[in-house]
Amino acid sequence: MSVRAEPIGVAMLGAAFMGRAHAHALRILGGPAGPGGPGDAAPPRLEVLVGRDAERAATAAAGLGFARSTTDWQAAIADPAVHLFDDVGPNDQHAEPIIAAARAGKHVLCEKPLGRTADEAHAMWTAAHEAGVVHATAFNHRWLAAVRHAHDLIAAGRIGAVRHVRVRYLQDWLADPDAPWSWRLSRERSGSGVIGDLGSHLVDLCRHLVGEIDEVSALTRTWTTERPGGTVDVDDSVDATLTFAGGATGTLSASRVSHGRVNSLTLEITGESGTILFDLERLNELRLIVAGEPSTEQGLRTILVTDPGHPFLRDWWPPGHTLGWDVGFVHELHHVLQAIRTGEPITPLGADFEDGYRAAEVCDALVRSAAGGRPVRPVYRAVGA
Ligand code: SOE
Repeated sequence: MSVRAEPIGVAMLGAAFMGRAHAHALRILGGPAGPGGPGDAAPPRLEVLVGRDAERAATAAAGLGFARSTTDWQAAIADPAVHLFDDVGPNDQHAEPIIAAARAGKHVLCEKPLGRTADEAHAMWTAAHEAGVVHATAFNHRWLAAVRHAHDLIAAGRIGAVRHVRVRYLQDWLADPDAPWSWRLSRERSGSGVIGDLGSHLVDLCRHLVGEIDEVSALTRTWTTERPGGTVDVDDSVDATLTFAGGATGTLSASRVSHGRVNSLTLEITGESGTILFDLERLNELRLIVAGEPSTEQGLRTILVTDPGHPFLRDWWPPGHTLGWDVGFVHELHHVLQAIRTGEPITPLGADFEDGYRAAEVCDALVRSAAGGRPVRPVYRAVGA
């Protein structure tokens, strides 16, 4: 059935933080500002919200703007009004519903990490590939204007061949040992701890901006094993070295126990002739130095990516009017809906399930390296293998 002409019906599993971010993005599309603008194809139709508790799902559906709710994801998948199944639930609720939705011919979008393990992610990729549906992994940071600009500068050779990559994602919401247990702290529910939660973002950005990762060597720690409500059996922090297929070397650090770092994702990419720096806490800016070019006293020129010609600005406001973290989700969801409408590919600017799978292989390698105290080389399998 073509979904080119009619509005795209969306079912969403989950209604917590990422559910709000996705619903917010879906409701902006087709509005007075944003990608495509008012003339864009019909806005998506928020058909059904899937939740575990009927009453809470109904309340969430009303709050997020969905027409109805259900506790039965299989009913949502069987609904002919649903064209896109968007899974924003906990990691242990990704594989089964997504595989079933793809096999039912629904296009699929899944929050990161795609699966709890590379095996789960590979099965999800295979099912979506074999079903011939659009499949996308929600690595939202790819869709921030500054990150897209960094991608374009590196791809254009602005800093030359990349030599060093230093990526870091630090949060503090678990720094208090009395912060309560949640599903993100369980290997059975999550697959890993900070590695899959924040590390997967870093791995995807490394792959997107620099290239494939050949080898990792990691150290992890679980600093607090008992929390109110449960036992923690996953990593609180990871520090790793990376070797890239193109020869670059790098470091990757992630933690959810870093006092004073609320949501600090930083990238520093150095090539043979320059360096690019990005900081999520200053998400409309890039800092750039290119050998031989004028720069500020610190040597790094700050670029405000709301200047003419920078990514996405034309979709929003005049130069200098900065964009928010949520705008990345608007562009991400628009890209998925456009792929469904037009058949345009998700990649290379978006992340599909192969990207989600390859990130999972690297995350598994980080876990294995830390457990074994040795470097590990991810082995990337073909679809269906
Ligand atoms: C918690 O660490 C979390 O919500 C992550 O799961 C998200 O991917 C990140 O964007 C914000 O922090």
